[in-house]
Amino acid sequence: MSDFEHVFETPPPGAAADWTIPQDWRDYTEVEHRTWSTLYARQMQVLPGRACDAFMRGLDALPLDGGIPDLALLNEKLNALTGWTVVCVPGLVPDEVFFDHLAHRRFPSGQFIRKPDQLDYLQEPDIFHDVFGHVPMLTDPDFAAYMEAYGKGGQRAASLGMLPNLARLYWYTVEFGLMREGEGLRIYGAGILSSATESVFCLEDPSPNRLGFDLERVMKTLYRIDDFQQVYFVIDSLEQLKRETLQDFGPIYTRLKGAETIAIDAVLPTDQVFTRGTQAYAAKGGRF
Ligand code: HBI
Ligand code: FE
Repeated sequence: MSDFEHVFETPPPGAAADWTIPQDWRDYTEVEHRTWSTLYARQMQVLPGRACDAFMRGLDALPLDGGIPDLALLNEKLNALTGWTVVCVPGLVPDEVFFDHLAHRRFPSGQFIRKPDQLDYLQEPDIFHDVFGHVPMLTDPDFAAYMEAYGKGGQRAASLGMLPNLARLYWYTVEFGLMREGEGLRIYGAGILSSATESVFCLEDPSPNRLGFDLERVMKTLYRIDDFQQVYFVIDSLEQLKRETLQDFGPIYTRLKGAETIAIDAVLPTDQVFTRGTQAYAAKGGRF
């Protein structure tokens, strides 16, 4: 059910049965390390004051500054903090493989890095998105527990035919989530944290709706994978995210079976509205 095009059915040559491949850190070129450093520097221009505290603390705790990280060294630090490790995969892996890794506190990361002419946008997750965007959040104990629960829930959702619903939860939290923190809103979603332009857009542009997180509502909300989001959902804390996800989704799935989906730009009477967006960006046709 993946949204992406290039998903293989079986592990490609050179990959293990669980789809992992060696990082071969020594084989990255100077140009590839420079791509990482350029992206890292750009994010450091925009993230302080926009990324949530847990992400900034994770960045400090991990060796991510200085070219593409050697995952063996990164994993020593990460594993000591929350028991998570990062493993390399060739690209997108089948849902059940992805969930099995998460359920065992292994985060699958693309091994490759984007080309210098793709700094702003690429559809498949590369090591910059996966490691810079996702891994700092895995140093937070509540978020670490949420991701493991998501992996276990994915296996169950798949067997119940509820994967589209669970994938929406992932999208609007792990990838594009905002959080209330201090005076304002902060970013914790990796799809935003690895994008200089969306990091500003998601908080400051008048176009998108910013709505309070509601688990069932989110599971019904459509999303777009190829442009800035038209709606962001705001959690109160990472602890809330963990708590809501550790509950039994069985009764929720029963209610969701056959329920209508919710349009991407809808604002419902029951929504907690932080910002009612103009939707001007999408109306103009989007794509930056
Ligand atoms: N594979 N490598 C990789 N990374 C992902 O984020 C990913 C995946 N396979 C499936 C998948 N995500 C999603 O479709 C699930 O969250 C539903
Ligand atoms: Fe991602």
